This record gives sequence, structure tokens and C-alpha cells, in this order.
Amino acid sequence: MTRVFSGMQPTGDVHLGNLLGALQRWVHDQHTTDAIHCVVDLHALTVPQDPAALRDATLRLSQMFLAVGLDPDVCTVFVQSHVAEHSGLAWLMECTASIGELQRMTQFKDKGGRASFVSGGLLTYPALMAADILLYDTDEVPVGDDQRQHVELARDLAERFNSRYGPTFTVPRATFPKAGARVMDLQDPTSKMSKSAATASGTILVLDEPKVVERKIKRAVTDTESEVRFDVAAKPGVSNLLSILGGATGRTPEEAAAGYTQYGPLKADTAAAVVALLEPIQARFRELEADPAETQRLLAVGAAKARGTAAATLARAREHIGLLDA
Ligand code: ATP
Ligand code: LTN
Repeated sequence: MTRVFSGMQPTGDVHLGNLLGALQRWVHDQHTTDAIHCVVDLHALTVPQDPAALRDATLRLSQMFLAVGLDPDVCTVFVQSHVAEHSGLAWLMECTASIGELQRMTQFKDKGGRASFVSGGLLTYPALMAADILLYDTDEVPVGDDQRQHVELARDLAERFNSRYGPTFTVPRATFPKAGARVMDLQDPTSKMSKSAATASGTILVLDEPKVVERKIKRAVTDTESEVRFDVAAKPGVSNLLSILGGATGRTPEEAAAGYTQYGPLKADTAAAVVALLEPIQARFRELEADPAETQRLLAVGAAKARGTAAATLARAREHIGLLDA
């Protein structure tokens, strides 16, 4: 079975873009693949974090993974720092990557350029991400387009290590969501909906109450025409609503457009579809939130499962690179 690995950082509230672009696909594919999903808390440390907030965000994102439908009996769900092998292999990956390669990553250039304090981890971030992926003999890494370069680097590092030290790692490939799975900001439909978005009213959080969802969609930017059609270049706002309506109801944006002649009904139906999508997730999240010990138990089971594979891979890499057995 195809081994799938993906991760998400506990760095903010999960939004509709994360749900439609990533989590929904993870939930769907868990039944046909051998899937591993990780809350990558170590990656969050590349910028200074408030300790209590990080702990809370890590637990909450784990609960969100479960609430959206990742089933620990079907796939593996765990927290990155619970499996020490991630840090162990990351060092070998840092020593396999060149500084030039790491400096060329656009995310490093963007984030490093903006920050007043640039940690060493911000530079070596992709080496840790390569370790995440390679520890599990991963075939496929479902990510958004922004992560393409990082997965390419993981491939390059796997190939380089294999050619220097003999066959050790499976060479992974990135897979991307279908067109239309990119959810844009409701107030600025030419930029993607994001946790660090400039406009709070343009971002729908998975835990937003129905009234809030309705208000945000009602106020979404459209255009001065009144024709409903999917045309991202000419009609970014309307197309975004169609992507959301389609994504929430399992249809393409073009299919979702059928029958609408006005923006009002399109907005009302999109809001209703999003509320219907979010309600069961919110209910399940509230249950999990009320019993953190149960989530911790499920995470411990996930970490134990993950550790089995991770330890075998790290042992192989250690042996091939020449580290003496303990
Ligand atoms: P940040 O704003 O801090 O960059 P983010 O909201 O972009 O965060 P990430 O944690 O980088 O979210 O991404 C988690 C997953 O969600 C990734 O697979 C990413 O591709 C996906 N994703 C994020 N935003 C969107 C979006 N607007 N539409 C579709 N998928 C998205
Ligand atoms: N860098 C990714 C999160 C991430 C990841 C991974 C994704 C860390 N490790 C391994 C896929 C596979 C992000 O910021 N979205």
C-alpha cells in the first residue's frame, strides 16, 4: 500500500483552507493508503513560542486532526517531538544538505528576510522536514504548492544519502490537491486564506460559530457584475465562493455554479454548506476538548506505532553512515 506522510504546524487556528486543501484529503485517503499524519511541533520552534500557548496549540491541533475524521484505528496520528527519531535523523539530513541548498529555499528567504531574529532552525527547517518524510519510507507527501520545494529537497537528500552510503531511503514525491482546492481570503480573493492573514474577516476558522460563518460569507468581496461563473482571473471572489461551495459539497466549482444567476443565493447556499460541513467537526472537537486525557492516550498509541518504523529507518541510516552501535 502507498505510504503517505504529511504534517501540519501547531501555529494558529485551523481554517477552511487547511480543511478543504489538506485535512479533507487526508481523511479521504486514509482508507486507501497507509497514512501517517503528524503535528509538527518541532517545526513551530523555528520562531520563539510562548510555552503554554505551544502546548495548548499542539493538543488542539491533534484534537482537530481527530475531529475532522482522521481515525487512529485506520491511520497513524502523532506529535513529532514524541518520536525522538525525528531529531536524530534531522542531524544526518543537516549534514547531507548544503548551506547553499538551504539558503535557496523561498520560505527561508521570505521568513528570514522579514524576521528580526533569524534562528538556525529557520534555515535547517527543511532538513527536519526531510527527516519526517524519510523516516517512514514515504511514497507520497500530500502538501500545498508552497511546500513543493521542501519535498524536492527531501528527494535530493534521499538520493544523495543513498548514493553516498548505499540504499537507505525511499525517494518520496509530493502530491498536490486538485485545481480549486486553494481557498482564498474572502476579503482579498487574490491571496490565499491563511493563519497569518491580514484580514480576520476574510478567514473562516473551522471553529467559527454558524453566525460568524454566515456574516463572513455574506460580506465576502465579489464584483460589480452579477453573473455567476467560475473564472479565477476575471472573477476571483465569485470563483472562490464556488470553490468553497464545491469543496464543502464534494463537487467541482463548475458543477457548483450550475443554477445560480445572482450572488445573494450563491452566498446563502455557500454559508449553509460550510455551516453543515463544520457543525459535526465542531461537535466532535468539543467532545475531545472535554477529555484531554483521551487525546493524550490516542497520541501515545500513535507515537508508539510511528516509533516502530522510525527506529528501524534511523538504525539503518546510522549503520550506513558509520555510527558505532550503542
Ligand atoms: P501560515 O499562514 O502560517 O503560512 P497556513 O494557513 O498557510 O499557515 P500551513 O500550516 O502552512 O497553513 O499549511 C497546512 C496545510 O494546509 C498545507 O498542506 C497547506 O498547503 C494547506 N493550506 C494552507 N492554506 C491553504 C489554502 N488557503 N487553501 C488550500 N490549502 C491550504
Ligand atoms: N512544512 C510544512 C509542515 C511539515 C510537513 C512535514 C509537511 C513539516 N514536516 C512533512 C509534509 C511532510 C508546512 O509548513 N506546511
